[in-house]
Amino acid sequence: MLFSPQRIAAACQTAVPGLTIEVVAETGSTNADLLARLDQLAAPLLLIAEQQTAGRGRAGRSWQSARGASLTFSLAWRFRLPLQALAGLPLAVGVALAETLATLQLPVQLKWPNDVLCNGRKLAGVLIETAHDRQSGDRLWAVIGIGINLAADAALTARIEQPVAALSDLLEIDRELLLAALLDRLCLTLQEFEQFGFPAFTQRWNALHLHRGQHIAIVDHGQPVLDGVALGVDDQGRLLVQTASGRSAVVAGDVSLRAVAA
Ligand code: BT5
Repeated sequence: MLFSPQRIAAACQTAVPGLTIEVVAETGSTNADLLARLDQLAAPLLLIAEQQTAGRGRAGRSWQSARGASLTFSLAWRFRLPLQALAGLPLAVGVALAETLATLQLPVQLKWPNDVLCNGRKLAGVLIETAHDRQSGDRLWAVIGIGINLAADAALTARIEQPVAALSDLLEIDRELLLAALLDRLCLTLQEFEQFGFPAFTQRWNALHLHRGQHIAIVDHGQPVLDGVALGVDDQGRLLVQTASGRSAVVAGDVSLRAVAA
């Protein structure tokens, strides 16, 4: 059965003027769909797909999902901020996901920049894509795409080259109430981010940091960039790494744990 936008809206407590919720049975990517519709939007829109067939990850990677086993949705949100002010937004969204799950008694951790992991396994991912409104040219939209594994579908996990976690193994969930709770926290987070920027989230992100104090390597588009000890993020959302030659602030790339020599 399809998600009910009415039931999700009824369970939401955050007031967001004009927010609309739409559900589709199947689409390629909810991010791609919203990006294509930004010119027609006047208010935030949440698009939920029961099934996504061409889910996107960061840096050209893909997000795998299976019908009934995944939550895949995107929220289009208009910011009154310049593009460069959104640098820490993906991390703030990771905090929003972790804080929502914490209210459901599920502790998770964040891998820089914004993967949500439970017991070292990836539970959720975030992809934010931005665009200026083509009509006015000055309105900046962010499409915030979130994928969360609901169930550990064997065929699904076989397609993913890293350990995967699923919510149904960890807690009892009503997927519509979960979506409402996520939407509530997400809207509050975006309002807070708009007002205070990433500094409002720095400490909260650092308290959830999976790799704090661990020896990591940073790889960007397949190229090793640096390695050292992960310290945490700064007020711009950059990952601070203590390397042999001093402290570096990383703006892009992926983190992997460095094997410690025996
Ligand atoms: C992400 O990228 O984690 C962002 C995922 C965003 C997905 C949402 S779903 C709704 C919206 N519409 C879209 O088209 N996308 C967004 P990244 O950090 O690049 O991680 C991608 C990597 O995660 C892949 O290369 C796999 O290793 C792994 N992966 C793919 N599917 C997964 C899954 N279902 N569970 C855990 N890991 C997965």
